[in-house]
Amino acid sequence: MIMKSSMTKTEPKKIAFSGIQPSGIIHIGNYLGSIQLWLEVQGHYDAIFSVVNLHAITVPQNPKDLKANTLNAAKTFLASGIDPEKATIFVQSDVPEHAQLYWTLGTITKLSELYLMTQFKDKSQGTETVLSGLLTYPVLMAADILLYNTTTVPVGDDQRQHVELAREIARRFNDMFGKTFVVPQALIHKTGSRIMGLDNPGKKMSKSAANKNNYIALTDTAADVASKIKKAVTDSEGSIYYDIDKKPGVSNLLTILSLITGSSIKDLEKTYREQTTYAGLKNDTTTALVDFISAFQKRYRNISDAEVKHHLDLGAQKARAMASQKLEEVYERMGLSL
Ligand code: AQP
Repeated sequence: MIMKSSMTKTEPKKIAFSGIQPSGIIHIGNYLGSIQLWLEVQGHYDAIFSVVNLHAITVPQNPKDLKANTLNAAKTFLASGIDPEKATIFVQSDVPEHAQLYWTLGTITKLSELYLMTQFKDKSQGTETVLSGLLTYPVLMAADILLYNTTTVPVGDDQRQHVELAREIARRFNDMFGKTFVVPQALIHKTGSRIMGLDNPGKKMSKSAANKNNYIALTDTAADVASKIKKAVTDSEGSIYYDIDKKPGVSNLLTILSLITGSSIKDLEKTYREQTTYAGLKNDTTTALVDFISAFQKRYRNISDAEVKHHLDLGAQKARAMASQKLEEVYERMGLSL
């Protein structure tokens, strides 16, 4: 009996959605915290990955740079190994349903919930004029996720709070209007979900950091990587082990090296046990990053803009077909369609 019921029970379809803002050049933190997870889910899930340009404009962007960064972000997806045969890739503003669902979800989201968001607090801090888009960004992110019946959201740790809010909004809508949305789960790496800034290992690595030594961009030259890793902030203890509180800089380098080479942090600690300076760790991290980035750049150079645009056009068509169905359902539930 039990066997029969488990055999007839259909497994819910697993759908992964995630995105990257074209707010600058994609860095190793975005890659290790997020794109690596995307590569793991593609093929096992219906995967949907977006260049979320509507999110990027929540802080001022130069239109010319935004266009270039949008195309480059999509090219980065492809050069990283995202396969458009297995995953849908598209630019967020090409699917107007994102902005439409955002509006409806905004009408059931409390201001108090939005003010709690850490990213809003960080990005609005020290700014004279705080724009409303920065505050309501997590509602748009909820719309991005909920439009596709997403079960799983592969992201870095900084997005955990936003996914939690998307879950809350989905549950609230379902309670108010009837079951419409799947309540998604975040998928976050145990290691690498928060790569820290090289210049300040107390804060996460960020595309929009003012100091270029904060991050290793996927477009960096070997000389850039060597110089940035050489300058990476560590400590004066002179011994190499993983302790995120006591040794955030060294722990960050160990994490990066471990994820790039596939060696465990435990094994790396053994390798460097006898060393009393950080030169060896820094040299090995530089070599591993340079090897990784030069292979990435080789693939990147071989992808034409026309090829990227082709995949984005097809992806937007596929995404619209899914998104418009969900929006229709929402409009029906809310009494917006006659
Ligand atoms: N430092 C990080 N470590 C691990 N994962 C990270 N992510 C971002 N920074 C790190 C993850 O990368 C994905 C894309 O991020 P995003 O483009 O949506 O924007 P973000 O999270 O705000 O990243 P940035 O680099 O700091 O951009 P700016 O400076 O524009 O705000 C997400 O899954 C994110 O978790």
